[in-house]
Amino acid sequence: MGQIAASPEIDFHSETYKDAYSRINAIVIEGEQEAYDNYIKLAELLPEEKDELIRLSKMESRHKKGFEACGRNLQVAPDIEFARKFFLQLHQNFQAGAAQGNVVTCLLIQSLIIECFAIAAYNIYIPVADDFARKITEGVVKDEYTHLNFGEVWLKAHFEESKAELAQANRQNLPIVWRMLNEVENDARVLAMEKEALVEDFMIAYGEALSNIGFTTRDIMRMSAYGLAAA
Ligand code: PL3
Ligand code: FE2
Ligand code: FE2
Repeated sequence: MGQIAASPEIDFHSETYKDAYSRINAIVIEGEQEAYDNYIKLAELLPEEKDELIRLSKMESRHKKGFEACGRNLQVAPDIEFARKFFLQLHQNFQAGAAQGNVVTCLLIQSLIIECFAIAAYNIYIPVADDFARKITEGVVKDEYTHLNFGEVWLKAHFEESKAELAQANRQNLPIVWRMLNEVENDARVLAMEKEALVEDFMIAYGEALSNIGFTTRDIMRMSAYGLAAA
């Protein structure tokens, strides 16, 4: 939103672009890998949803392969070590939730927060991507809506008993998203992606998800305010 539709002035082969891409591409590759791992773990935690969750995990490993190809296409080596650190806090919170059987926390982190982050980022990236990456990303973002929908449907069906844990997990994890957005801001700008647009699209997707699950506008306002001071 608010972005120019085509940016012919972007030089995808400049050193500046490739340097920023080495981190952004790694973040996306690592994000897809973690999403794969998380859906496998969720399949263990929710045996009645096992087949569907395994299906989602397979989509994530396809996404990872697609973004690896995007890096190769630009002759960029992804900085995976950087990306692991980028995801570490969310990763640890997901692991801790899983170890305690807190499936609601795990769903909030993966299917709401991470998927909304991916949906915002990919939609903002598509108009400014190189032709190869644009086609890949267009295919990927369609799948991410399916993943978000899985979380929405499950949490809506278990809303009353999940509400308190969702509020607590939101409070713990939303500030981490703002930290991540701040960390990626400069590299994203080199790719012609503005932080304000990322924040706006993330909040729209996340707020809509909370509304679909059953939260009131008042709840959503309160929940969205966490960590906003850091943005
Ligand atoms: C879920 O299926 C995948 C999770 C990936 C998370 C992506 C976060 C991306 C933030 C970085 C913004 C730049 C995106 C550029 C797209 C190539
Ligand atoms: Fe994905
Ligand atoms: Fe996903």
